[in-house]
Amino acid sequence: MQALISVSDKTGVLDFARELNALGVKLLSTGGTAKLLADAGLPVTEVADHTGFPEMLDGRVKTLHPTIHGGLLARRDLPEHVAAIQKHNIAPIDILCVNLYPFEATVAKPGCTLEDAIENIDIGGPAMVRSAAKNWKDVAVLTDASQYAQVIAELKANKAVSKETKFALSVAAFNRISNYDAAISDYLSSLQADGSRTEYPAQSNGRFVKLQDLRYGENPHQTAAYYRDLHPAPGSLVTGKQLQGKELSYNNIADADAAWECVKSFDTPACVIVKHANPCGVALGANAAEAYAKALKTDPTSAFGGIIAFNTEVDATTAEHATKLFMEVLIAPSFTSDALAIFAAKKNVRVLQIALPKGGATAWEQGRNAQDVKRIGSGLLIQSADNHELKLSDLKVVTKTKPTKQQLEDMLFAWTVAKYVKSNAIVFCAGGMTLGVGAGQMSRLDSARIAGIKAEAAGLSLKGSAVASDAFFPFRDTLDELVKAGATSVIHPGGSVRDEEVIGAANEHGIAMVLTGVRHFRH
Ligand code: 93A
Repeated sequence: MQALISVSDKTGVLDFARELNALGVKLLSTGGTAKLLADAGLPVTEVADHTGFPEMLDGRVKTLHPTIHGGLLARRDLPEHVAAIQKHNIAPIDILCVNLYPFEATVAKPGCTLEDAIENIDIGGPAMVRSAAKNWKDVAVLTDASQYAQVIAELKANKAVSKETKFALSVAAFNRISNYDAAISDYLSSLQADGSRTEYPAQSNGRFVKLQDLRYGENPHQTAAYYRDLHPAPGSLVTGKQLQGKELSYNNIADADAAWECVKSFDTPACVIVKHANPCGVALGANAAEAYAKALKTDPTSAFGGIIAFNTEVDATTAEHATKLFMEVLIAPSFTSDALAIFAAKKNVRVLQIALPKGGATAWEQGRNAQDVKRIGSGLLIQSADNHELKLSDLKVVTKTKPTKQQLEDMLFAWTVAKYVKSNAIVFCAGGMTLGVGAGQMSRLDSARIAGIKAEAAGLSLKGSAVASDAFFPFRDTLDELVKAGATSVIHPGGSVRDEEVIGAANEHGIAMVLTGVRHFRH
């Protein structure tokens, strides 16, 4: 029996080689490994002596030789294979022990150059591993020190490695190679030819990087982990930094994302409070404090235990007000040092700092994912993300009453919020704040009623308010309900077979109605 040992990580390999030697296995090895074994007094043949071909090109070519690959790939059950290797004087290799150049560890080091990384791409190692793993029935391939003991034990007991173990080793070997290649692909696809990092990578290889294991999932009996895209969009939640507080939970992350994505869509200071994936208060203000005070008014009951996101710097006044409320997470692009001192006294509050995207031509540059993915039973639904932004010129006024400038502003604000509310979404707004949010109902009419009930509970008047509906009105009943509650302007996509009836109702009520031509379902 013959074994080839070629390892970068030499942990445990000397003992393994000693055991093999004691079992009468002939040892073949590459430069550094051969030296280690020989220094320990083990009889070992250098691969270069075995093949009659020297290591060359600074070790780039060590084992890439037919004598090695023939010895690994020849099927022992095929007489032609056996004859072929005999003819070329190739001895079969029955055990291959390889671990690869430390590519992952090299690129993980700060300051690693492209040159260093390239030199640490192992070619000969994976080639041998593939040969051996392909020919697993005849070759036991070890790619990790944790496998040494079992192989030795089986050899000692049976003078052979079992079929099951060889198959398991082959699978592990292909997994290792696959992960190794993925690491190389991940690393290189984040660089340009001069070695600099691509800020806007031309090629996303669709892979994810684990950020952390989570304590549990949506419920405590579920396990969970947090991953980010290999190339996250600048200004997305995953690019943020947690400044203080307990570890984020699965639900915290999901809600924080909803709040952050919504607040990012405003150009002036804004605050979004999210509870259970839906905004329960959104407002614009002259500054963070004002936006917060307004956002909180919409639904102070639901805001308890919520996630608060700002698209502007959080100062001491805002921090003081916000910490009066029990909240899970607070997010902002920046904080004054006074604000941070106030949070520091509230150790449990999770504070996240996320830079706003700098902007650019593509959705990705603007901090948005290009794709949206939903898991279904044994499958995936993939769609382009809902990144549609409404332009004023897209709006179609369909009523005799034209909206005033203020109504138009209110409707556009309501429309932006509605995009982030689960369907069916009905959002009452006025003066740059939400007044009532109806979310996630199976009937649009119920969403309208709920929004009205919530506004009343919060002591807010809906008189003269603007309303956004994420999709068209299938019947006039919802519109009647909105007007009854006090709405005087309504924005919705239009497109129902009963549009005429609904527009007729709006004219009957003397309110203004505009159509967007675009729907924002969010399920
Ligand atoms: O440079 S390589 O890609 N060319 C080869 O032909 C080759 N053969 C084995 N690297 C190669 N190896 C790798 O060398 C092994 O995968 C192992 O990681 C390392 C062991 O080298 P040494 O025994 O000289 O320390």
